[in-house]
Amino acid sequence: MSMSVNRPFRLVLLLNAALIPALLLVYQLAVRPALHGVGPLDVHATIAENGGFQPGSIQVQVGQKLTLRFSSTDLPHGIAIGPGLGADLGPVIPGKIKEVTLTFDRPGRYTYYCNTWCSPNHWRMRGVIEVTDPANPVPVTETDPVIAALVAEGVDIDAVHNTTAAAPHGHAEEMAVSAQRGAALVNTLIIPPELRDINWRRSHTPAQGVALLAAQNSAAQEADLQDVTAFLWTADAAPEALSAAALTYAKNCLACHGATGGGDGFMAGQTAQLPVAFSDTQHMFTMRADVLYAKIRRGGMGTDMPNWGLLFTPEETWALVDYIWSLALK
Ligand code: HEC
Ligand SMILES: [Cu+2]
Repeated sequence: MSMSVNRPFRLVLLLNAALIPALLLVYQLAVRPALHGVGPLDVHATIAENGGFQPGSIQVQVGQKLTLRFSSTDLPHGIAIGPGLGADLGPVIPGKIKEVTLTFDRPGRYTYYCNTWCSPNHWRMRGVIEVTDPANPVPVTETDPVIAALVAEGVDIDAVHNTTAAAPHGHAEEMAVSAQRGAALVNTLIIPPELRDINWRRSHTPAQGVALLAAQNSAAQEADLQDVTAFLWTADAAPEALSAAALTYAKNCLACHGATGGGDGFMAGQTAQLPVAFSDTQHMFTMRADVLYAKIRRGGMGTDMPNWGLLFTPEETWALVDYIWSLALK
């Protein structure tokens, strides 16, 4: 008899002991942050020499609405936020405000940055949005599998390339390679399966591609082998990704590397080392895509090549690499 009295009582106890704290937790972690967003927060853009963005860092929780109001204290800046948010707000002119509201569904670090060349230190104009998840407070480790594989292989992504050192500009034998011409020739040659494999191509140089192709086509002309290799190196790039990368390049890379990859942008004379000329086919034939990728994401070591890993997604970075190949191999 006492059992039948006890059961509903125990159920109430259980409700109190488990369900209510659980509901409270859900409220605290999910509902409350969503209700109480961060901002609107004023972010003032000033050239890097005078302090860059104020504030320079912002904290927000997963699921929380973040509203930012960008303004400029000096000259026009271009405001974008990445990686992978598709947030390019365009120019912010002094006296005007650009507002954006973001909600993050994953913890991590995001970057707001200027993408208009505004001063010699323009590319240092960056601010950090730190997104945390109170339900999962373990810091996210950002290891890039491509860079980790290069390290494991013992590849030095800062190696100085002998082509540029041995053959200063203008004195090198011009190497005219045409992917377009290669497209017309590709069916006349035996193509080893490696050359059709994107992972092989990304971890080998076009020069290695030519050697492999030569081994199967001993009667072919060297120029034909080079053109077919150039075609195979560039054929897979998706046109939409490539045109998005062209825009990213124009805003972020052109100042140093030049409009057509000549290494002759208007900032080229002011960098610690000369920007690499992607139009130098001879040099690019000795480069691996994964090394280009790693250099873009990590940047140079005191060379003034900025790091872009906090701005672009891995996919956006591969698209930039594809765009660089298109400049090198036409
Ligand atoms: C402030 C000038 C500057 C800007 C802006 C810049 N770079 Fe560079 N970049 C350099 C310099 C200098 C080097 C050569 C030194 C080095 O490799 O660290 C370089 C090297 C590279 C390399 C290595 C190429 C090779 O063959 O070793 C790649 C790839 C590259 N840049 C891509 C980019 C991309 C993509 C962007 C834009 C998202 C960009 N760079 C923006 C200055 C710049
Ligand atoms: Cu700028």
